[in-house]
Amino acid sequence: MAHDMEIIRKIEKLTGGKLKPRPLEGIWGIENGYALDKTGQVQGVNLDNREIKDISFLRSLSGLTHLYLSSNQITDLMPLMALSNLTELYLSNNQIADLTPLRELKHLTTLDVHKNLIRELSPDFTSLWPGMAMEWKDDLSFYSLNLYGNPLEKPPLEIIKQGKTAIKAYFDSLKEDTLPLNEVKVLLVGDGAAGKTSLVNRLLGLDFNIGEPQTHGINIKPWTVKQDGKTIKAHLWDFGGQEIMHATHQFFLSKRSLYLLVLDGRKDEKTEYWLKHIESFGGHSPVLVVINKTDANPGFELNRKFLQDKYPNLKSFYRVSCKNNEGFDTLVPALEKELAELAKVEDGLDGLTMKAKEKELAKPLNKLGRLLEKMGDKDSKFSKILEGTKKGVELAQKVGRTYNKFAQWLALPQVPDIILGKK
Ligand SMILES: Nc1nc2c(ncn2[C@@H]2O[C@H](COP(=O)(O)OP(=O)(O)OP(=O)(O)O)[C@@H](O)[C@H]2O)c(=O)[nH]1
Ligand SMILES: [Mg+2]
Repeated sequence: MAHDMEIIRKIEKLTGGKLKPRPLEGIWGIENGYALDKTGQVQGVNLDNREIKDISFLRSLSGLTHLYLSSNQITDLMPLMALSNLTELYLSNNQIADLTPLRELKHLTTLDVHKNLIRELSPDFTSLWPGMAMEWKDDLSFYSLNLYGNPLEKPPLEIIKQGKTAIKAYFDSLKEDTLPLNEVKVLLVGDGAAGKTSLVNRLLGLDFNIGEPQTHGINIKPWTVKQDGKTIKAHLWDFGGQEIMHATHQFFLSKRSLYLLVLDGRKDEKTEYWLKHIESFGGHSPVLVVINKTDANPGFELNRKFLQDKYPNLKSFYRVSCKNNEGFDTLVPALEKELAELAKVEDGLDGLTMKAKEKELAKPLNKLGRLLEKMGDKDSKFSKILEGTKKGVELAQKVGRTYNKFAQWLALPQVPDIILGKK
């Protein structure tokens, strides 16, 4: 169309370089090219590697399906908002922090934004393009949303790297209060190499792997359980034992979670260390203790009565061997029963008055406050948190921002929401 060609001429003027006509298939590798469809409308443009900051000139190229703008200085994507025919959009190596103007581009199949300045992903990005994967890949990628090299904080990198299912689960967990009632979280904790991942694999009906690699960050796997004719949706959160402290600062107290403490039955485990942590930060969440590797050390036992008296949330003990697939006929039904119980729990906060709500929220904070005091930080303002007042909450939010610093000491599987300033 004449109008489209005028825009091409204008682009040439603005960017100071001639654009060459190309077939659409050939345009991706050719900088400074454009492609026309049969009617003369511009269908593709390649302006990679120019110093382009402002892309308003593209605003009215409504026939565009393929757009290459990598390695420029672009910050604002608003001009692309109405280009609803776009299917492939390449924006790597720019200065983009906000992807929300792309929301309306329903036909996108590729969105490459690696190496930009994106800190936060909007939750709806997991559902906007059902066919598009989410990737962390240091390269050009097709048929995916590639987020590599962005300074992402929400979701944290550990989650982004796991791909779309994990990202979805992460956002679901943040809106826990509005989760369908029968959706629960199972958190697997325990030392590195205790067998958490092997246990998850067994629960999902997968084979045992003697060379199971160490888990980095967190793996989140969906798991569906049928109990009394009801379907319960759960997510298994498999924490890397070595990295738990780095990965956890984004998680918070959740009413509908169940802890599986996995112990390596071959050695004297830090059972109480873990139980204490779960108690401090898991609220009243039930805990099942799983003694794994019974094939290697059938004689290993814990002082069950002592532990149960001391930790009331500790429901029961199970002995399994992931290797030999033993003990699961007892563990699985018990797990399903606990999940069914949890799925029934209504969100207790709804019924509480605001004041009571604050009190409820302050509880885990109080614990943290005591912990910090114990750490000899008497001069800090942390003690104010104990008041649980509005001021205390504000302060807590500040503390949340520096939380990373002491996350390593805490090594906790869950941290209350309030610390992170989400409530
Ligand atoms: N003999 C024996 N080995 C097991 C059993 N379960 C797991 N292992 C092995 O123990 C090692 C560690 O297992 P993982 O499942 O990776 O342990 P993990 O707790 O997920 O470890 P991290 O991800 O590092 O925290 C692997 O080599 C497994 O094959 C078991 O029941 N018996
Ligand atoms: Mg693991």
